[in-house]
Amino acid sequence: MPKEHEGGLQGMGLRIAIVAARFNEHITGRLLQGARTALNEHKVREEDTLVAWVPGSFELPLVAHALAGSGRYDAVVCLGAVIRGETAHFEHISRVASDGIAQASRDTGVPILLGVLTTHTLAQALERSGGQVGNAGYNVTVSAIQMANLLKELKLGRSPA
Ligand code: INI
Repeated sequence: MPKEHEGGLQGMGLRIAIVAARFNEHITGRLLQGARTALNEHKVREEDTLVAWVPGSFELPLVAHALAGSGRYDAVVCLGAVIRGETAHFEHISRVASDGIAQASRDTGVPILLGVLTTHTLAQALERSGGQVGNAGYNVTVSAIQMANLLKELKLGRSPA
């Protein structure tokens, strides 16, 4: 049987940065709360974490790229909320955010997780940020821990700065 790796859930010693968008802060604040819960539950030390705020989801990739490229973090989590009902350029902003985050992750070799809600309505965003459908900020932060550990297990993670 081939050896399988999934990335463990142990957060102690991992350094995780979070970039959060102020736009729709009533939602992104809830996502951040979920992310903090995930970090605490998985024993990521507070001194190994950082939160950076950007104006909107459009700005997430630039700051995520800078943090990931610094070599100081094992993973970066991006949190944002783009709500269709509230913007004519919904498609544009969500595409720039998701393409930019994927590109930044590939460029730096550091996992950068996409925690940007793209919903039709505010109600759907509320459901996904600590409502009936869970909290995407929590889920994506657990995935960040797993991705950071997976690269370490595969011995493909960046060496610390
Ligand atoms: N930013 C978001 O994160 N979500 C949105 O729904 C949104 N809308 O509706 O426009 C939004 N706009 C701001 C954008 O991300 C930039 O901050 C702004 O264009 C300045 O570059």
